[in-house]
Amino acid sequence: MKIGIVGYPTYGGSGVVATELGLGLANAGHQVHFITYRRPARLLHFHENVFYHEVTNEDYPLFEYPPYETALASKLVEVVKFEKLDILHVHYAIPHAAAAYMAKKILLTEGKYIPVITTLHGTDITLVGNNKAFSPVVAFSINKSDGVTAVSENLRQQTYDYFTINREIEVIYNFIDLDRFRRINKDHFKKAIAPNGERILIHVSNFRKVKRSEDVIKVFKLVSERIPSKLLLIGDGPERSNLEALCREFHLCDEIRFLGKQDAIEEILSVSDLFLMPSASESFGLAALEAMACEVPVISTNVGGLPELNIHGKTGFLDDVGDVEGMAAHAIEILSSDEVLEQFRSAAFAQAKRFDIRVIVPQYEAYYEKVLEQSLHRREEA
Ligand code: GMT
Repeated sequence: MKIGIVGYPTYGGSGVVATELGLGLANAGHQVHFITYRRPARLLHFHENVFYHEVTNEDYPLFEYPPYETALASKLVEVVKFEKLDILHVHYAIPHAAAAYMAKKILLTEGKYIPVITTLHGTDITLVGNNKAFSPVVAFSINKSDGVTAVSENLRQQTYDYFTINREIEVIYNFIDLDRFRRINKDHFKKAIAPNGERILIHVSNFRKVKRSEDVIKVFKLVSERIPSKLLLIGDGPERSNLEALCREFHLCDEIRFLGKQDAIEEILSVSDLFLMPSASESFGLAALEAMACEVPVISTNVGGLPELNIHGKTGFLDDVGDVEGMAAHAIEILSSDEVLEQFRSAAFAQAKRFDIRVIVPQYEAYYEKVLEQSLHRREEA
């Protein structure tokens, strides 16, 4: 099959899923065409089945906001036509689903029907998508897609709750490549970070408000009063300077290290003992799955799709948003004993295996087949 994949090329979860899915499909023998404004962050190596088409936006003094959707739709028309794509799969509804709909309509005038699948990732529905500045277009482009998937049951339900949706949404969970994300021996890292055998807590995010990264530092403060520990903060984003200020206020700068954006995240997860995800909203929590694959238990909130991933009392614990004391108490429960920590580690790893790329990519392939089959009828109607 020849598949066009559209997504954000950044380190964000939807971009990671789009890229890893494309690579998984390429490994399965499909021809994959990434169409976006920059080479995706995780597209690091040459692959014979992978192609990349850059969307270039023209600047003009009149444009205060360069019209990316128009440039993307035009690029989609070109790539679908000349590469003879069978299907377009767009990740994150805004603005990709609307641009794909526009491209589909243009191609129809030339007699080509291109089925479009939209994958909903989270904030495209929950925080941004349901804002009235975007919602009519989001609802319309979901209803007009040939197939729609959501990354958790909760996100699927929220989509029905927020919008008037007249179609089926399939749940296909986020996934993980267990060949890459696994616990590897990095004892020299561990010694450098925690020279006296301290426990290592970790948080990975884009430090946006929705991640409530300040709760990570508050939880860490309570934990470190009881258990000698270190905290690693991976990623970057708008809240970073507030977080640095909080570290100084708590006199914890020697215990907390900001490592910025990292590519080999599995190496850092491999030396960690506990992952913290205190988000206010999280449709799935891919970063937590990456931790679990590296045998790191998770303390998370109980929002969104997190209860579908993190099992309370087994792979970690789930607490209410903002319940810093509860999260700290649960963290201490896991970290106080090597034996308990080991139990949580192995349960986290067992749960991660349910989301193995080898399990999930075939679900996407089957869904593509189903949508292609159904679109044969739509083609006739169109
Ligand atoms: O908000 C983010 O962390 C980035 C965002 C994205 O779309 O890039 O992540 C969302 O999609 C991920 C992949 O499907 C999910 O694992 C994250 O839970 C989701 N984030 C939120 O819902 C806040």
